[in-house]
Amino acid sequence: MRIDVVTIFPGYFEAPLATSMLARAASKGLVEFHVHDLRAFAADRHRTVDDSPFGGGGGMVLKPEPVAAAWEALDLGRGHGIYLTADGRRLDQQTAARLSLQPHLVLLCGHYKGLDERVRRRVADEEISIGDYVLTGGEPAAAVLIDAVTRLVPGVLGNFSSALEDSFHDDLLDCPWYTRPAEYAGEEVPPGLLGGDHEQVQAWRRRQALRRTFERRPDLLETAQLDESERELIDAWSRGSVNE
Ligand code: J9Q
Repeated sequence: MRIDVVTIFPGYFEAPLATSMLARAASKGLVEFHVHDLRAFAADRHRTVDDSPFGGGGGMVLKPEPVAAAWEALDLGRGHGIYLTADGRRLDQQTAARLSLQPHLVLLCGHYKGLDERVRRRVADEEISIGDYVLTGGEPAAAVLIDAVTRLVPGVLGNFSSALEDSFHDDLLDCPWYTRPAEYAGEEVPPGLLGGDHEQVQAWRRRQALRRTFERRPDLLETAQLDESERELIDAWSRGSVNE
């Protein structure tokens, strides 16, 4: 997979792309990252990329020509164009999985009030937000998207099973995890995890995942694949007739 990023802050991506799994994926040749400075495609000597909005009001709008010039000069129209913006569709695991099948992604980081609507429609095949909060720009959103997508590219994850076992793979939150020592700060590891009975461990983890999802993200239980006894357990929790 190839990922191009067009941004007014190319330096923002240095550490994330040079660190950990993403750097290993790139050095193995599984992904290629190319970060481009939008200002390099400005037409004037001040390298202007923004201007005030027609109709007035505060803030600035990214001009269409530098974006169009970048797309033309770098031949980015052949890739799958994604504009990172607060008014895009929310990124979720299903979207990350779908994007991981693309051979070429082109990420454009939004800024200021946004991007001139005419060029936005021409370069963006889709518009994505990472959540309902205000960022200073699209760069952190692009870094999140790159991380979520790249780890799903075949060969990137050390052990592929971890992609299957991920929290969200089955629409439930993860169970709690413990490692040595068996007693820490006066607290023992739950007995369900000790004794080496794998069936018992699996049952304990599943119940904990259900409990945690019930407490923190009940919305996920609407679509989760649960069997009848699990539904009954959750109903019992809702009635308050069982504690854990
Ligand atoms: C560009 N807030 O926010 C959430 N996902 C993306 C964004 C965003 C923002 C401002 C500019 C993207």
